[in-house]
Amino acid sequence: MSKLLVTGGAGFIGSNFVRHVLANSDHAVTVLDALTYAGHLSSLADLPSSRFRFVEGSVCDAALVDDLVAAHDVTVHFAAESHNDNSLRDPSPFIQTNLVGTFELLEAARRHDSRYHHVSTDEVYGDLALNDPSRFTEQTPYNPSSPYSASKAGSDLMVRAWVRSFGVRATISNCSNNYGPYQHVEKFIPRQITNIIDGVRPRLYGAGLNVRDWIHVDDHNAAVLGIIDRGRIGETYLIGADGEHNNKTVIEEILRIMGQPADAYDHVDDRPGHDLRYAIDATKLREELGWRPRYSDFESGLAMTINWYRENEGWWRPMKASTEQAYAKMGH
Ligand code: NAD
Ligand code: TDX
Repeated sequence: MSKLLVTGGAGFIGSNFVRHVLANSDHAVTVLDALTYAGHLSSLADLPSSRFRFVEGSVCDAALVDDLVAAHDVTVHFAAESHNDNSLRDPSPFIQTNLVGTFELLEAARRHDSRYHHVSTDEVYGDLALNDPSRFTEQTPYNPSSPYSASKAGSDLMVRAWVRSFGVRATISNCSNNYGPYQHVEKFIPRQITNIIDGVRPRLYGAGLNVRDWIHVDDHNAAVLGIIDRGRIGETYLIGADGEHNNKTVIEEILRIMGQPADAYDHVDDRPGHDLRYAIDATKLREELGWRPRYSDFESGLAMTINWYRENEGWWRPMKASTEQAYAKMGH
């Protein structure tokens, strides 16, 4: 049994991770989360107080981070500003949380010789051409496109430097696009599902031919737990479930499952600098740690996710109107 400090545990992937850890291991969990617009205590409702504790605060608060890292065996760092469109409007919080916050955690891990796992994204590699047969591997050079992905790339590179220069016992994972319950309605899949529930036509950026490599959040989190328990120190592991689909196909599939005509959506202005395609080769994770995705059928994973949003309107309704107002200002 280890004591895990989970930063960003009130967000989408972090809250699912906490549930996954409590259900599949005997580790105890403390969440550190600043409860920004993206963090919700309602995502952590009904967890057993014997193994779970919540601390409200920022990963940029050096003194708080130092105390918490010292009191735990492993830090799992999910906290981030995570949305590309927001980073195009105002990059400043991305620099603070994603770079300065990671710096504070690494310094605390160094001082206390504490195990650290860094959760990152495949977007650090930039994008692939639509007709390129290759996929990202652990050797792909970094080439980020947006302020969000640049801040994540910078944080990954700090982790590598702290491993090499100071011997920090760290691992990194870079995962593809997640979907599942508790995802903020600003993100593509929940935005479209909740628009359809509200009788609003889904919005497709540009022609919609951009490809994302979708993975269910539980498969991502099972891989992260495997890396924490059995990963090699200093290593990077790519996480992906062979789930490439273009955005147009995903919107049409959501419309079909929700009983709407497949063409009942609108094209809107494209995202500036919009990455064309992400694709992950997860051979290292599969061969070294024996990880396999459980949600290998995207359509049924999508149908389960649609049901979750239908049944949990009380969770997402409070954030829907303000999210759509922000999109309206961006012309999306
Ligand atoms: P999210 O936006 O849903 O959640 C982020 C959480 O971090 C929120 O609870 C927020 O309150 C918290 N937070 C923000 N700033 C903070 C600060 N300064 N101090 C403490 N807490 C703070 O994000 P997500 O989609 O769950 O992503 C989690 C992590 O996974 C991020 O590091 C992201 O880069 C990475 N990732 C996400 C995806 C994806 O598809 N969503 C894919 C790969 C990697
Ligand atoms: O309304 C929309 N219409 C649309 O066509 C929205 C919100 C998005 N899109 C497109 C843009 C992308 O090609 O859908 C795709 C997915 O968009 P997002 O959900 O914003 O995700 P993306 O930009 O791909 O980044 C996500 O995956 C990698 C997460 O937000 C990141 O945190 C993660 O690192």
